[in-house]
This record gives sequence, structure tokens and C-alpha cells, in this order.
Amino acid sequence: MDNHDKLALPVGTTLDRFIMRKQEDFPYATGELSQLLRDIALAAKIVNREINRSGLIDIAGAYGNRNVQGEDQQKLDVIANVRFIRAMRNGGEVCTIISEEEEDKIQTGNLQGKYIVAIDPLDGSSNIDVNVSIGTIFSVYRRMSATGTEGTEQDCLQHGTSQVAAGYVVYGSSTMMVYTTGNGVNGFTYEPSLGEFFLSHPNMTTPKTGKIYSVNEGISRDFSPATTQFIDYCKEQSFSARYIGSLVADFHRNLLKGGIYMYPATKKAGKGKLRLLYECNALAFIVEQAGGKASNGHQRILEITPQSLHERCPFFIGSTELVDKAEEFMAAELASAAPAATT
Ligand code: AFP
Repeated sequence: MDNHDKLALPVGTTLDRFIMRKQEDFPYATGELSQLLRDIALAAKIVNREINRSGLIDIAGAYGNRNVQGEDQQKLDVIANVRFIRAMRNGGEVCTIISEEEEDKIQTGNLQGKYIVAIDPLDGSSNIDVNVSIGTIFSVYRRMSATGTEGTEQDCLQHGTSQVAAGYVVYGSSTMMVYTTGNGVNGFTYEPSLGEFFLSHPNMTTPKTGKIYSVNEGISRDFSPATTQFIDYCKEQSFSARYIGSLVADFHRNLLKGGIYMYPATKKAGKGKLRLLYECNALAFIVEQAGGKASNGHQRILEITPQSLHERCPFFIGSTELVDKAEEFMAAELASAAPAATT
């Protein structure tokens, strides 16, 4: 068999090897962040397995039932929450976790852990039952408090600019993990037969502009006039409307192809639907690293000062030119609402 034989082709760079190589670029790195990323990747593999089996679990018995082993069958978002928290608790690098699934911050008991993680373990979960792509989103911060104690509220409410790493996993037609540590964005595709993520999308960049807009237009009567005008602008340009209702999947498509995803403020929800700490900040960090932009319509997402763990914020993310354009409409609305200067 020669080197060009199909069976002899190299399989590529695994996520573990890639993380190790990147760590070697920083001679003083302790390896803890690398280990944390590997812990998250391991939990993602387990969650991927559970997602792939979800149709079969339904056949074996409705959620809430006991399975053949006598264990309670749980909803996948609960399972994902347990898996990610357990991986980080066992890893030891994380002192405190903020999860979409839990009201309060979770203290892992790892008092020496240097990191804080904010995570949405399974986003788009209303899409699970209909076999549509879903995702996991995570942000990593370095704690500000001294090690040897539990992580504090202040540790959890840092600006997005303080993230040391962020990533997402999209469980789709293939499963991918995409992450950044502030030095570009890299994507890895899962090879189920080998149980490994392989580098498939090195140095990802997003197009400066695009022809896709993604928004839930079903609720557009509740949008501000500026948001509606921006959507009209997208239509005048004959953009394609693409909206899955799974943030990670919508974001991932637009990152690769160019476009804008938005979840604006509505009359009912003045701050929109999405959560700053474990949805918007992570994707904002990634999009900026890929050459794109993320805004709440008026302000860079990464510079918003968080006030509470589960706070929401309006979200416009994607190709820089399109987010700039959306901001223009929002700024014009703000200017016209301002009281006229008196002479
Ligand atoms: P679920 O996890 O409840 O499905 O919400 C998903 C999500 O947070 C985000 O992934 C979607 O982009 C967005 O909500 C969809 O919200 P709408 O259904 O209001 O469009």
C-alpha cells in the first residue's frame, strides 16, 4: 500500500492535539484552560450521543418514564446540563458555573479552579423533538477573586471583553465544535466512528457582508419601527430569509455564508429573548474574532456591563456591514425620538 492509497490517507488533526499545540505557543501556560476545553469537548461527545439516540428513547418510552435499567428518563436539556456540569466539576479547573438551566450560580467545590464558565447546555431545545439542529454555547472567564474561595457574583458579571475563551457545539447534519481563545476561530467536525473532533475549518473568517437575514418575523408587529425598516431594507436588497429558531444553527450558517441574525427588543420583551452571559457574549467574541460584529443595536455586546446572571439583551450579530446598517436604523430612530433642542 503506498502513501496515496485511500486507506493510508492521514486522518487529520484532532481537537486534543490542536489544543496541545496551541498551548505550546504560551510557554507559561499551565495547561488548565486546555484541560477545560477538553472537558467541554468530552461532555459534548456524550451529549451528541444522547441527542442521536433521542428518537429511540422516545420509542422506548416517553420522557418522565423509567427506562429498562429503572433509571428516570430525562429531557435532553436536563441531561446536557448534568453532563457539562459533571465534566467541569470533575476536571477541577472551574470554580463556578452559570447555566441557563439553573437559577443560581453553581459552585463546583473546586476552590483552586481559576475559571468561571457560563453555559447554555442545550440551546434551541424546542427543536429537539422535530430533529432540527441544536447547540451548546459556552464562555470562559478568569476569576477575579482569590483562589481558595468560592467564585463570587462579581466573577460572574464580567464584561464580554474579559472572556478568555468561548465556543459552541452545533449538533446538526454533522456535529461541530467551534471555539476561540482570542487568537482566531477554529472549527472541528466530529468523526463518530473514531470518537474524535478533527480540525475541519481552520482560521474561520466571516464575509464582510452577506445576503441572509435571520429573524422571527412572526412577531414583527411587536418590533420597533427601526427594526421593521431594517428588515424592509433586507427585503429591498432581495436577501434570503433563513430562520431555524436555533441560535447556534442560525449563527453558524451566517458565520460561514455571511448574513445577519437578530433577536431585537419587542413590545413584550424590552430586552429581547436571548441571554447576555451564556448566549450573546460567547457568540459576540467568536464573530469578532472571525471579522464580524455583534451589537444590541446601539452598543458593542462585549462592552455591556452585566447586572444579573440571566439578563437578556437585544442581539444583532453577523457580517460587519449588515450589523453597521442595522445600527444606522436604530441610531436614526433614537435621534428622531430625542427632544428637539430649544434655542
Ligand atoms: P428554545 O431553547 O426555547 O428553543 O429557544 C431557543 C432560542 O433561545 C434561540 O436558540 C433561538 O434563536 C430563539 O430562542 C428562538 O426564539 P423564537 O422562537 O422566539 O424565535
